[in-house]
Amino acid sequence: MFKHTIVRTPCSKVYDGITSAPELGQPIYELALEQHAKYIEALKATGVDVLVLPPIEAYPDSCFVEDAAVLAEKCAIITNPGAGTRNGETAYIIDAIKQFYADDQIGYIKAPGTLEGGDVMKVGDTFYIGVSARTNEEGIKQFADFFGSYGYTVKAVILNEVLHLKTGVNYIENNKMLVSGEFIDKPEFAEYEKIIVPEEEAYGANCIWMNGTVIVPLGYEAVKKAVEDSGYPVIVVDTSEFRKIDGGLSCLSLRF
Ligand code: CIR
Repeated sequence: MFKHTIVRTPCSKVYDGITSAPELGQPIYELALEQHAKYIEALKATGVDVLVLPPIEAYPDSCFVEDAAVLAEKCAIITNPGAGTRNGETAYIIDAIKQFYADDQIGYIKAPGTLEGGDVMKVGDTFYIGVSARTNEEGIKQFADFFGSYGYTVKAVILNEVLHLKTGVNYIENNKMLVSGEFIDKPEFAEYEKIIVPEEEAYGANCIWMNGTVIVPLGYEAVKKAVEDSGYPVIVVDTSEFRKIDGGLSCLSLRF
């Protein structure tokens, strides 16, 4: 069960976030703020507290706090984002993490290692980590050394198509995961019960399990129905403005 979450308010430059889908247009700042406020309400409805960090104008993508740190029961790590325009975001997350973890429980990914939290998927005491354009083998090695010393296991997964691991696969507890595209047949996930997300709803694979409830993005009806049919209550949140810059539900929070 999660007790805490951390989010960061979008900054006014959110329209400048990195995108692979310019055809969707730029995020509208005011709408992004509204959607972010509703996201916070949805998190709170699942019984967690929400620490809201202030916007950072210098970093258009900084509302995607998930990428700057990885948090678990016994330890935490500050990442080293592979995206140049995002790399400095980590300096702004450290004080927040120190509110919850002692100094010796906090590790740091260092160059030449890179790692972004969007590539890290926790399943119990195992972390699956995507080798991506943002996360390299050295970053994963450093993560495995630090988390391994706390008894966690790390398994690397090579990505070919998507930005981050959790762009296409998300664990929703009870041995179940939402999978799309290249993750439908990955041998690494053979042991799990899969909810297969149709290609036209691929963005909807990025749902988050929150204490028994699954938060699903607005507009992905097949995903919503499949999650409900699997027995989960669902909360729907509109993420249209974040989608325009490749962001989804998981990217917007740290959950621990
Ligand atoms: C980026 O390209 O870094 C942002 N525009 C989107 C980050 C999404 N974060 C995530 O999947 N954890």
